[in-house]
Amino acid sequence: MSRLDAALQPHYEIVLARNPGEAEFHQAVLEVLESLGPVVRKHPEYVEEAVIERLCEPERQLIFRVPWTDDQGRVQMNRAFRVEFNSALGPYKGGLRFHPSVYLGIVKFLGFEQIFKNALTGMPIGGGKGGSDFDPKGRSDAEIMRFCQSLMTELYRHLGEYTDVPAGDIGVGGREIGYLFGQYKRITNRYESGVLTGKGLSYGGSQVRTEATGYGTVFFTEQMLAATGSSLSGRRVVVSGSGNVAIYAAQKAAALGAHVVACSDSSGYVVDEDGLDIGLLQQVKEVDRARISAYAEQRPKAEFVAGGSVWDVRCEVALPCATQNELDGDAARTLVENGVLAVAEGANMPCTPEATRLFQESKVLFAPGKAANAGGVATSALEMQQNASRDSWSFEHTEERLREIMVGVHERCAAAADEYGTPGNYVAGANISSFLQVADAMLALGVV
Ligand code: NDP
Ligand code: 2IT
Repeated sequence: MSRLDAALQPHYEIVLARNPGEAEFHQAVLEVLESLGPVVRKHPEYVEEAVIERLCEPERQLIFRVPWTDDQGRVQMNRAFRVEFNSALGPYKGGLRFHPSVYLGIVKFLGFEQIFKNALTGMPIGGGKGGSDFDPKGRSDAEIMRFCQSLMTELYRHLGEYTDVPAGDIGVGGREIGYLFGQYKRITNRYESGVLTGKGLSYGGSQVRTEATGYGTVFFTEQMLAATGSSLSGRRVVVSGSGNVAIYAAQKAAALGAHVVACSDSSGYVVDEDGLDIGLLQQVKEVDRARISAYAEQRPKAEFVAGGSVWDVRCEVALPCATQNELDGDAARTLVENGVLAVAEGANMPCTPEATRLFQESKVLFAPGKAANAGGVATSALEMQQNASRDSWSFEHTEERLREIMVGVHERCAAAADEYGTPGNYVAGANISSFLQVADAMLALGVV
């Protein structure tokens, strides 16, 4: 059953009609619009001046062919996207995803979320997202490099530190950003550090960017628990995924005294009742680029469960850090029955609408991705700041900036939820607070 205000229903129907077959994009739009009823009742100008309609239509959508040659000399071809969604607050900013499931609907959902997430950080960045249906699994370094170079040979003309600034996402980490930056630099003959973030520390990257999304998710969780007089200390935590976000969420949760017992990948999950060995996880995933089953093989007491759901593992704090719609109604029911207290989305839209509703009805603290995982892009904005001033900050200073930003994100969400009559509802708070900021900027900039 939809909670959509009657004034917003026609706008949602326009989105459905204009973007057929893009289920993830529809889902992301509906989630935001469902929060905006009280806002448009108070401020009808947002409907009258077509702010909602304009927000749901990307400023620009790029789709292009990426030909490349594999190690056997065969020509391969993929499709790539960049959706430049909204630049009211700053240059388009958002990651690139390499995964075989990528199509326009996924890039648009991610780009749409990014507009609001970026606004919540309080930094001057607009929203965009890109990616390709390229599958990096099993590809050699040389193949990854050729693919990245070919993708950038088209994408470079659309980028710039004042225009559009990509970073990583699923399947795109430091290695890929290095190859992309190298090709951009070669084609443009410019050392334009601020055109990409997530760079290596040897060539203009920022301390803490690698850790930022996972750390930020845990900082947000800490704030949410503190608001109810609780903390992470001694809590049993489960993360899903075992990539960039999952590893550093697990690391920070453990550092704050939590007991992190499980993580996953698309083939199954690992339970380690001794607490995950983060160093070993980093070795397996970041150095060996292996599967988590290899982690279990090296920890005698850890168990690998092939094909199972990590949400069957009992926990008090759940951090979904893998991918969209990975935690459904059944998983949410299991978590609630097992006594979960807090759920924070490290990934983008990992909980289905049914799961989110169940958590809210069960009074589980629930942090939506656009708030909980905003630390990654916020630290990207700190990287841009350092690049613009040709400076580089210490790990400690940068982590403290990240922590302050996440405290600010939490405050903005909580204040908007209070003001619009839904105290404790971080979904409504995140959507309303960020919408107001973007919508006011759009009104101020005129009909553009
Ligand atoms: P990685 O590529 O580093 O890791 C992704 C992890 O999720 C892997 O363990 C992967 O398993 C798992 N996964 C991906 N797709 C699926 C799928 N279809 N089914 C099951 N498991 C899957 O990506 P990140 O850690 O960077 O990203 C994780 C999530 O966090 C994404 O939703 C991303 O959009 C979001 N995010 C990332 C930010 C960043 O800074 N990197 C910032 C904010 C949000 P397998 O290896 O088996 O595919
Ligand atoms: O979803 C996200 O916020 C990211 N993948 C990070 C984007 C960025 O520009 O750092």
